[in-house]
Amino acid sequence: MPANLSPEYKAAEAAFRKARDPRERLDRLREMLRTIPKHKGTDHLQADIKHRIKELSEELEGPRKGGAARSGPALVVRPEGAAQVALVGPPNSGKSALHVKLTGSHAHVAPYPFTTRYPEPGMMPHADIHFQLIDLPAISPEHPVPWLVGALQTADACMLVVDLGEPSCVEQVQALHEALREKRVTLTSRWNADADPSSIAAEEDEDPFALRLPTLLLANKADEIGNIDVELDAFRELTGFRYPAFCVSATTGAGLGDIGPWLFRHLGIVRVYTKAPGHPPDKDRPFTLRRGQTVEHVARLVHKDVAHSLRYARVWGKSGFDGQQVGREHLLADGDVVELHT
Ligand SMILES: Nc1nc2c(ncn2[C@@H]2O[C@H](COP(=O)(O)OP(=O)(O)OP(=O)(O)O)[C@@H](O)[C@H]2O)c(=O)[nH]1
Ligand SMILES: [Mg+2]
Repeated sequence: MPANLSPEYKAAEAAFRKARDPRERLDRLREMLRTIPKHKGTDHLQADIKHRIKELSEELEGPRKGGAARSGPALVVRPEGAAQVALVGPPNSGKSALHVKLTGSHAHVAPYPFTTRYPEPGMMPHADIHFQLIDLPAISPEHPVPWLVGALQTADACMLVVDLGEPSCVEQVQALHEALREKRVTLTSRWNADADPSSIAAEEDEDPFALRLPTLLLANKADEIGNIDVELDAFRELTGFRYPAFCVSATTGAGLGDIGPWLFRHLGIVRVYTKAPGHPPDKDRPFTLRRGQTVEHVARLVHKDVAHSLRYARVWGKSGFDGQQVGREHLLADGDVVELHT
């Protein structure tokens, strides 16, 4: 990291690392560019920021007027639901087939590589919440997709879909990792449900644009691969990958029921039900937080004015709370009912 970065710039960078919404990320990048001390030592970083701004504004803009316009759907997907999980993998591994099965989308599935051309969002239900799954084009050196890494920036995690029956599977997956590494994206087997992802990034990478995505490996097409557990062990041995893994089949649905509960646990999702004084809680639509988040976070999800004027909350929940009054720093647990008082 270049020396002499001002506190103002560092604050802008910290805000960028936290931002998930693409438009907010763009605003934060502009703030980084505005506040970065302009001298030789920051030339590189300035160029990097400018490049990111250009890329992200183009991705958000959609088709441009006149000239060599890009046309087609948006290339970044605004996060919705409890978490955004990207489906990545080599061509033809069954990413889209899994997307269809898990979200009920109409993603295009075909028996040849490079079928998917654009990001396709879909919602995967789990209990009373949803995870947003993004189907993506294959990551492969034969067919690089320049915007793909941009689309990963909003993801909380990845599911790496492989077909262990494909003879070149190991090479393909190694090439995928190499392509991502060049773009400063690291897939990691560490799912720290209790830590704030932006703070892990800050500790481990000085580079504000380095992205680490917790990854779950899905060994797909279990229906047509004899002894898939043995194949998976061999694959792990050959690659050295330590990703947690499930053997699944998009065709038969085998193994798919395990994914939602696993993501719920390992992303540290906490569901909170709000209620108005004198009324029963709204049990239909929980707000979702991460483990370690507080009453203040729920208030912010309800409305920023509520967060601002919050005086106290009352909490009912498994952790022994039965309507007790708590402050904004109170940690919430899954299933808590919260009444906000402003
Ligand atoms: N037997 C079997 N075939 C599958 C399974 N999942 C996908 N397929 C088949 O594999 C082929 C590729 O599936 P897609 O879902 O299009 O693969 P993809 O990874 O999205 O491919 P690209 O978009 O080209 O990267 C299709 O012929 C699917 O029917 C599965 O679990 N079992
Ligand atoms: Mg596809």
